[in-house]
Amino acid sequence: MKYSSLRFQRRGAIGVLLLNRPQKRNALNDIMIEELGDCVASIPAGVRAVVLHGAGEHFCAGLDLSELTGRSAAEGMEHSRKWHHVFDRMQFGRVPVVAVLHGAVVGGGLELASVAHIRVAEAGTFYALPEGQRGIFVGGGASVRVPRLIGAARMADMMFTGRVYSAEEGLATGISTYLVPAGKGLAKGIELASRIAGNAPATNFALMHALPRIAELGQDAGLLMESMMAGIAQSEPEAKRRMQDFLQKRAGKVKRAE
Ligand code: 1HE
Repeated sequence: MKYSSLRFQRRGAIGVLLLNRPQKRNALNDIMIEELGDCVASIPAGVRAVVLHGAGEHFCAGLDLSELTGRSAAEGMEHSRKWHHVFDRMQFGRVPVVAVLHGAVVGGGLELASVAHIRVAEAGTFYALPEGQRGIFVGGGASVRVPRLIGAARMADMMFTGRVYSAEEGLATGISTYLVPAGKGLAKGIELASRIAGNAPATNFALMHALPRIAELGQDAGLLMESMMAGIAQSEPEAKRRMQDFLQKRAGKVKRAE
């Protein structure tokens, strides 16, 4: 599919999705949101993980502010719901997404990054929620997803004061779970996506669709849902094969962290 502000390339079982509007710092306008929705809905069948990254000096400058000026309250709400719909499709879609972050990851850019299942940041990445300074509120899911990464207190601080987190702080607080040297993010993202693509489909399904729901439940219902997912996953022939591979010494052991 041809997009005006995205590029999707297939590399075997990995899809590489580029935010491709570098002249506007990959600011998310309506077309781009629509294209993101189309793209996640039409990921080819053989693709088992996607790497999302940004062209130019920054991952994403957030909402395209030039489109905000003329909206009524109702239109603003509708616009926000469109973002929610597309981002939900990505979070609860068919394949896990690894976001590779560099430069500015701000406003709606952080909202988009927080949709991904894994975040890899390059040195020099910075995070902010300038909505507080622009006189608006987040609308692309940040108030739900960002507190789940860093806590509501840190998010409120970012918005009240305009605080900017560095790449190192982003790693320490849990925005990213990897920090790599500048220019090395895409390679790391592809490496991680390849590992994800090699997992049993039932495991990836459980991680994408069951884990985030279980994490929102109380203990009783959460443990029950975990047992149901565990029962389904272990009953798959692929799981039986993988366990036999280990027992027959055909599969690798867990190695110490480097
Ligand atoms: C934009 C946008 C944008 C850049 N909307 N046009 N987001 C923000 O408040 C962040 C605003 N952007 C910035 O702070 C900076 O642009 C960056 C730190 C991201 C990058 O700085 P820099 O020096 O590399 O680029 P620049 O010179 O500021 O911008 C280059 C061009 O991109 C310029 O346009 P030009 O025509 O003058 O070349 C900028 O106007 C344009 N540009 N960012 C529109 N965001 C669902 S609710 C979500 C709510 C939000 O996301 S609010 C936060 C919005």
